[in-house]
Amino acid sequence: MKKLLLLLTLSFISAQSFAGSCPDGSEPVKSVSDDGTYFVYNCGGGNEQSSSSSDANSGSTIKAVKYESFIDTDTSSSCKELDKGLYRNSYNKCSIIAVLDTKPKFADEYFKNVWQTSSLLVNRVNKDGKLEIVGMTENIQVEAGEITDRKGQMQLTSIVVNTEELGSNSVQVIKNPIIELPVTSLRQVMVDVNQDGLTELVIAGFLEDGRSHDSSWRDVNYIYNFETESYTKFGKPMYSHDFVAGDLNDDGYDEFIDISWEGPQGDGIGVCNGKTLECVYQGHFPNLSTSKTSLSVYPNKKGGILFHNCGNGYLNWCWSEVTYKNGRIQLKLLDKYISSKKPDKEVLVLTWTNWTMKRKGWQVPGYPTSERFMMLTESYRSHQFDMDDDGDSDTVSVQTSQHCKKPASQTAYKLTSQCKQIGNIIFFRNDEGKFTVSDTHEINIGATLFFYNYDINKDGHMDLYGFRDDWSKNDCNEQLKNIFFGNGDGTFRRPSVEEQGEIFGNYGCEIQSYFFDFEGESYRTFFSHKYSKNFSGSRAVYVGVEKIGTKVEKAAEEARRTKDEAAEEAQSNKDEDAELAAAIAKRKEKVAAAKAKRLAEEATKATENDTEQSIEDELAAFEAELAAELSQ
Ligand SMILES: [Ca+2]
Ligand SMILES: [Ca+2]
Ligand SMILES: [Ca+2]
Ligand SMILES: [Ca+2]
Repeated sequence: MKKLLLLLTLSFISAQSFAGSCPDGSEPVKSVSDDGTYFVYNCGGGNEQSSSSSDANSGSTIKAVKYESFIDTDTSSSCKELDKGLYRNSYNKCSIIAVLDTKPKFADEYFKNVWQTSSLLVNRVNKDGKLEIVGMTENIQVEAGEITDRKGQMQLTSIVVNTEELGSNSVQVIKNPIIELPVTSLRQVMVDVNQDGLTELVIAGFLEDGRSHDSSWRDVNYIYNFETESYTKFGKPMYSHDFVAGDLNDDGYDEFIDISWEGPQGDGIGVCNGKTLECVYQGHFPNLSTSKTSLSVYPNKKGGILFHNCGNGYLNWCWSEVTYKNGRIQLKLLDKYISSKKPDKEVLVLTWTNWTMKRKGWQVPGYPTSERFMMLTESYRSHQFDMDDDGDSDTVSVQTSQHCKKPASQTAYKLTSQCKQIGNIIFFRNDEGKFTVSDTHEINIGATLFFYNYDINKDGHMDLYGFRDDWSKNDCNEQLKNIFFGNGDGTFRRPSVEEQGEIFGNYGCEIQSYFFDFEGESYRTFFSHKYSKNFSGSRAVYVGVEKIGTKVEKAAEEARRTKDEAAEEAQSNKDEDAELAAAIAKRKEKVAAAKAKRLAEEATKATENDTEQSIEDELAAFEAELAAELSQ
């Protein structure tokens, strides 16, 4: 009866209807979800069961299952509602745009909403030129250790943002704008697969979702099209642990390198042509082990640099030049780094899927290995980006080990509760294909899934941040801790939380952040919980977007920087060319200053009627004018 009431309520308050048609023109079939809390719409594709089918390139398009979402009039769109003085010194234009709340198939006291453990947050621009925020999570469908061929269940959200209205009262909060796909995945990339100017989400399917290793962990890859809300498949079923994309033959289309873990679930390396999506499979290379593989492609040139584990046991990291010929990749070693000494001991551990296995490591001095153990582990994260502004890709990676502790009488160390991960983040500068350590910091990697680079503090030097900190947030104290501000020379510093607070800070108890540009301006999107000491209330996840810099501020900064550079340039030229250099520098300054002034004037005009924002913008305009004047 309760269920029925809920259904009735849902159907009454629903403000939007999603009766859209299936790719074949038929109407989707409406049914009730397993737990009875929402409607699902299914096209004919819903019947496809054969998970072992290797005929993935059939080109058939399958409509995704869609939740019935609605405008949530009970939730405020004000970001301030989430905040209880957590590190934030100033407020930006910020809005809550959606609330996500889906009951997990296997819920418990803490895990009440699958979006608590979301694993992707990015942005895209849709066919109308509007900003869209995209998130992803998984609703695990199997019991830990279960032998099954059941499909996974991925949930995707994409929410259109009206950037003009950010921070105003007219922003609508959408409840559960969710699409469901029968997929499990560790790696996804947002690329424009078909080069039509719009990005798609490419999902490397694999089935390591807690099911027994006696089940198959292999799956094909998926391309989700946001505009048609449907997906296609490509590639053969693989245990895709690493998955990188980049245009290796310089034809505009991104190739995909699909690398499975070695062992019974593995099946070598797949290289899929970006234009045809045809994949060629090569056996495992002796010098390419999966985990932490990343790719940077050469600009306007064929090939690129693959960073990867090489040799057995994660002891060595390699950089290889990758070339793409006749559908296959070839690697040429550029450089190598010894990341760990060889382990000399072995113990039993119990994994989160109740799998007892042997793991290698070292004795902790003064303790028998039955009580303490330092276990060799491997982080899955590396990233390539230009950190010293010289135009080539540099590398960052993480080295980790687990410190484990248990009573001697217990047979195996419990990985989930008796081991603590420690690690170092290592930055490597690229000097013409040779890589040298330029900086190292201790890092608590937690559940950081990816590293991203973005000039967060807008000082012209690239910064690095870890995407998400913890799998399941049980307090509000540790957020966004893995942020590194670049000094422009391959070294980095950690900002204090106060310094972060001046730039973006936190709203509520944030799970993850993503920084991006849209129409030349800086934004951050985030997933957050409402602040609460012990989360006794709802574990709903709020999706927020904030503008972290205006054009005026950026232009003022640019004018300031140009002035500094010009002064430096002029000073270093003490010969006869000094006058000419000074004259050129002066002109550059004037152009930058004029631009700053114009933008400042525009901003002042545009916000004359906006009482809430006008003071802030006037200040920014004044700053820009001041910068312009200083540079004359
Ligand atoms: Ca596209
Ligand atoms: Ca290509
Ligand atoms: Ca560089
Ligand atoms: Ca920076």
